[in-house]
Amino acid sequence: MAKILSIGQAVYREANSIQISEPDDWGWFYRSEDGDMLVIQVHKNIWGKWVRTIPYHVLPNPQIDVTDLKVEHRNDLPYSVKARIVSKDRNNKKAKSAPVLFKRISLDRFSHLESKESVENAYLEPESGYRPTLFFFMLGGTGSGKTCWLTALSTGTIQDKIFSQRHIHYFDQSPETIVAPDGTKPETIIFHPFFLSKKRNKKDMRAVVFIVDISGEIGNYKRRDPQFEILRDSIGELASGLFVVRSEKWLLGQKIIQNDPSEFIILDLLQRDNDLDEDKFCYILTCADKIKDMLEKGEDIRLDLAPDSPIFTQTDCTAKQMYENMAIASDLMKRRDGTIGNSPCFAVSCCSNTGKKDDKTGREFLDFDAAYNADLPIVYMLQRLVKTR
Ligand SMILES: Nc1nc2c(ncn2[C@@H]2O[C@H](COP(=O)(O)OP(=O)(O)OP(=O)(O)O)[C@@H](O)[C@H]2O)c(=O)[nH]1
Ligand SMILES: [Mg+2]
Repeated sequence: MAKILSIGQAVYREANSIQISEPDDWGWFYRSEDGDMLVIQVHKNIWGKWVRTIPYHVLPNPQIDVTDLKVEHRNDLPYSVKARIVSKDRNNKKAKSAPVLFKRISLDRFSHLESKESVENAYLEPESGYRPTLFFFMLGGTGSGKTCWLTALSTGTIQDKIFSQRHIHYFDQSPETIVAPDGTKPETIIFHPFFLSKKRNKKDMRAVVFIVDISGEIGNYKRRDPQFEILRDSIGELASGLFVVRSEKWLLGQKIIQNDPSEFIILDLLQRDNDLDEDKFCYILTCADKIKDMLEKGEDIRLDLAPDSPIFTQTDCTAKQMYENMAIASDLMKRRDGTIGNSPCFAVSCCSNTGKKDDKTGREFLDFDAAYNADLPIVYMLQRLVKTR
């Protein structure tokens, strides 16, 4: 059984780790344009009416208060909190604002913020805590295509395909052609929320899946570096599964600039008692389009592959096509890295190069609408590890 967080367990980042915040620790934060801050907690009273309290973690601000509280809830937990702010001026005259929206924070994290840190550091991850939640982490060297793969998953074409077959939805839609993403920074952990429903109906949300994008730069950490240990422990505690991402450069044995962090983190995780065994790992080979190009140009890349191999065509995600892709990708990847063992492997194309560059940044525009098979790894892993019906 995959690890799963229950309803009420929201998450937030603290440096390199992921922390859990339970409803008692949820606060609602507001700051006015003048910098007046207010933190409240909301709960239902015995008559079922939502009321606010001032949490003991924070000093009350006698100059401001709230009125006309409006709380939307999910599973009986506050989801959106709005209220009007009542403030007193120097002459004790009261003024009432238009309704404002509060931000959900961890009170514990908030009360420990250092003065130089901003309140954003205490924000709880939107959508977390209201449904059973699963985490998949991504590991792979710098430039292996992790962020691009996630971007591909959020584009229209891939979305429609996953949506029509497996009831996986993405929360936002992103543009089809965008400039190449920045390298992900090692101190950031980025959550990408997907949700699973029973029917093709977004309202019938059953579970939330966070795919967590982790920078390849963590490959530069030393094994005993506390930053590395903290991150590894979060992965060990929370991961339902791991996507290990590698590019065509890795496959062809080309020089890669940085250490691939996946290797030593995987070894470390496998040696620990944390439920992370081979079948929770899924290997993704990105840049299938580039490999195809090389084969078409007749370059000598010694892969024993033809440009019309099924891994270079968009599939409809049927079991047959999925296993075909898996068989070929596994063969390619396992020949290069024997430690992959029995974990599933997929070959995907996240985008294609357009040759056009952004005038300002000099970075290339990538066409994510041309992505193919990017859906296979997520469909396969969710099907295997999560039961939604
Ligand atoms: N043609 C093609 N290019 C790709 C593909 N995947 C990634 N790329 C290229 O590889 C570059 C790096 O990809 P990223 O997704 O930013 O790499 P990353 O793994 O997130 O790297 P870090 O954030 O530094 O860890 C992109 O800017 C693209 O140019 C793919 O499937 N096809
Ligand atoms: Mg990245």
